[in-house]
Amino acid sequence: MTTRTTEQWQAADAAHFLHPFTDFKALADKGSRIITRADNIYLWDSEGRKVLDAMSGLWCVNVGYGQRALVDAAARQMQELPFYNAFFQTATPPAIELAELLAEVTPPQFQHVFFSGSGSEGNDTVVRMVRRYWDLRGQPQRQVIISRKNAYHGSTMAGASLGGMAGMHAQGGLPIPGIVHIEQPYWWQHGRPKGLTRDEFGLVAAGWLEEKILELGADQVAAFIGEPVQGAGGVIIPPATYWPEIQRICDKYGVLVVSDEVICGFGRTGHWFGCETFGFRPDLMTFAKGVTSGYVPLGGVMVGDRVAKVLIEQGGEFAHGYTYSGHPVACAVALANIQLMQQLDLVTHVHDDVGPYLAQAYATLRDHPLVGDAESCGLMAALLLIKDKDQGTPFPEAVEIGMVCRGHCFREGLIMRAVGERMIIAPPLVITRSQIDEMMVLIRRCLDLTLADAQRQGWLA
Ligand code: PXG
Repeated sequence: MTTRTTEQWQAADAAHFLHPFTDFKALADKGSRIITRADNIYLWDSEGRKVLDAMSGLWCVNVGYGQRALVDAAARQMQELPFYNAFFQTATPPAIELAELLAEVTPPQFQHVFFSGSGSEGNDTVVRMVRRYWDLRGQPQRQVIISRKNAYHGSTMAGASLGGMAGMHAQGGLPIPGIVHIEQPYWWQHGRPKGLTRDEFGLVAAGWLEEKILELGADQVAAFIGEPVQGAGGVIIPPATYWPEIQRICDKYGVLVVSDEVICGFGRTGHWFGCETFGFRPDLMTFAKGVTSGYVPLGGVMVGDRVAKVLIEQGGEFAHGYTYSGHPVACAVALANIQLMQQLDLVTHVHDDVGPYLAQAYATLRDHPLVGDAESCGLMAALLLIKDKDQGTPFPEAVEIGMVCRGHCFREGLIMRAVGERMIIAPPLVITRSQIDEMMVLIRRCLDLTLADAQRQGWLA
């Protein structure tokens, strides 16, 4: 890699690199921020400015940047065997060992894994596998997968279809057939206006699944998929009553439960997997991101015994797979990552120490004039920015209050994301209490700057 000035990087970037989920022209006019290095929970840009990365890269760098064990594992594996496939009755030691370790750290019903290269590919695998399962069970008409609006399950054709992002469906004729959506369990949107408590609302929201199953006919419904906590949708933390009721309904109609753990998996919510935090028992579990802490791409699907038994015993060939299913370098890095998580006891660190500490710190933000709600689950958290907190009046969409706040974060050296009027974070799991204190100072400062803008512009009137 060459050394160039920021302007040179930006010019070459604008000339050749089409970024994901980006208005190409707008970015080319503005210029990208060039991130050049990182350590622990901090990034540095090409201007030498230090940034606290409260988003763990993109919800993935759970063990933080600069972990030697992962780097060494990659280098060793690249020298030994940089690639071999798993298609033609072959396997590599890292893929086998990782499969074994995943069976150990996931809930007991999971003894098998199917590897992919990303979360999106993992969810494509889910669609193929769920339909294959019902076919083998002699119910080929069970095709429909029920998901939720404002869910994010990836950007491939199946991933974007499972997802409930209206803006994505609008481009390219999505969703593909056989995927339907119910409303999300977002209390502020659907529960609070009706005067329901969060717990009452959780049961109502789960009830929408039963209504949809009955409308479609239970014999048509293959599976329900959901993120334990919706991440990209704005860290929508469901009421505690929601997931157990979803499980009860799926059991009642024989519908498979799929937990998309791409963000919630590997310690984010204070247990190894989000389904453990929320008390449900999925048949399939998609993972990616945290499995390697993002150091190299890897994803996959944990396959529960109910499904695995049918695929293995009755299956014949399952005509599905990727060149990089079980990539040895990715698997070696994942092994080192999970072993490091075990050594550092990171899940306990989140559950007993920094998770509760963050929750306490966030609770103190509720007194801020802009903050309508502050909630967290493990190390993912959200602030709802609101115009009038007593009345519950939102800012008009045109104000783009989240983007205003995000702009301040960007300038103040904090990566915090805006999803509409929700400001969200998911810092590396290795974060310490004193680093949380440091992050909170930045968050408060950015909220104050946003408030000053709102006052100056008359948005609060
Ligand atoms: N499922 C979930 C729950 C995700 O969050 C995917 C699947 C797809 O994973 P891949 O590896 O194919 O990207 C994701 C990815 C955001 C953002 O803006 C979130 C994701 C990806 C990009 C942006 O928060 N999550």
